[in-house]
Amino acid sequence: MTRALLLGGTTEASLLARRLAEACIDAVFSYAGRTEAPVAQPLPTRIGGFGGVAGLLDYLRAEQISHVIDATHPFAAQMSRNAIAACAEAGVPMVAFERPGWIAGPQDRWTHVPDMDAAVAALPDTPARVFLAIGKQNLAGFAAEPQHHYLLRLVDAPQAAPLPDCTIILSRGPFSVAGDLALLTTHRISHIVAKNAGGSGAEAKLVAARDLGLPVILIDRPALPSRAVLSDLAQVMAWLGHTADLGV
Ligand code: 3Y8
Ligand code: NAP
Repeated sequence: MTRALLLGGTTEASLLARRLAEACIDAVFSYAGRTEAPVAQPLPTRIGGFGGVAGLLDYLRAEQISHVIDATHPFAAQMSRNAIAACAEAGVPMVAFERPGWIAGPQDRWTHVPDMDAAVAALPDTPARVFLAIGKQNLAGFAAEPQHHYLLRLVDAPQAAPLPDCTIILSRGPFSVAGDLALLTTHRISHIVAKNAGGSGAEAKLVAARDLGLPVILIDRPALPSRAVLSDLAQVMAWLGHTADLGV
């Protein structure tokens, strides 16, 4: 019998959750509990960490999970590593449902950097107006460059201003090109820092930057151990249906 664990937190995960619910496939949706009020899902939902690999392994066994779909964000590397390890040990089939990274077009002014520290280093020395579209977990490093004005887009209000000279926008996304064009123009943004998240939910700012001719510092995805990756909803449903047919 199929009983799937869907590790969520992205637009793709929400689309897959809807498809699983429509197909009446027994599945549980899992959030980390990073935000105060995550979007409701049409599946039974659990919120919070599992407690590392061991905790996830216990969960897989206790809940008799037959399939795991890792539809977390490409930058949610720890969760993905834990899922690979726990599923291997439990002998539970796992597939990543992941959108491909963005690829620059001829008009794009992108600088690719390997990580957050390199993104900080890639900013100019002279004061700039920087849109940090990277959430709130990775802001500390930018305090090393206090000469810039930072525009921060966060899901929930932070306890204190994370950077000396910053403006905070609270917004959950998915975002629109018109909305991001207005944001970049209103705040006179000169540089954008973003993760190479891929997908449609975060792409608007890159399209807006292209239209405005703004430079983008794009952070590469963290490396992950090898795993089966699907980027198409139908493929995931087939993967579930196929192995489910085999009674795996
Ligand atoms: C808690 C669930 C859906 C999913 C929506 C996608 C789209 C909007 C783009 C910008 C970039 C950023 C951030 C972002 C995007 C979608 C998707 C995506 C980027 C929610 C969500 C959770 C989170 C966690 C949150 C992180 C933060 C990252 C904001 C819900 C809304 C910047 C990633 O305050 C915090 O601690 C926020 C933490 C991880 C990155 C960071 O390091 O701060 N996402 N985002 C999930 C959980 O608890 O398991 O609250 O409803 C989901 C979405 N975020 O169903 O429509 O799929 O990419 N999320 C990045 O890409 O750089 C915003 O502003 O342009
Ligand atoms: P992370 O650094 O890879 O994970 C840190 C710990 O958070 C994990 O070890 C796990 O705790 C817990 N966790 C993460 N995702 C979980 C999930 N879906 N269900 C249950 N526990 C989870 O993760 P992150 O980058 O903080 O991302 C957290 C969530 O936000 C994920 O759902 C991700 O899809 C979503 N998100 C992240 C980004 C981003 O930029 N990172 C962007 C959009 C959405 P235990 O070890 O205790 O199990």
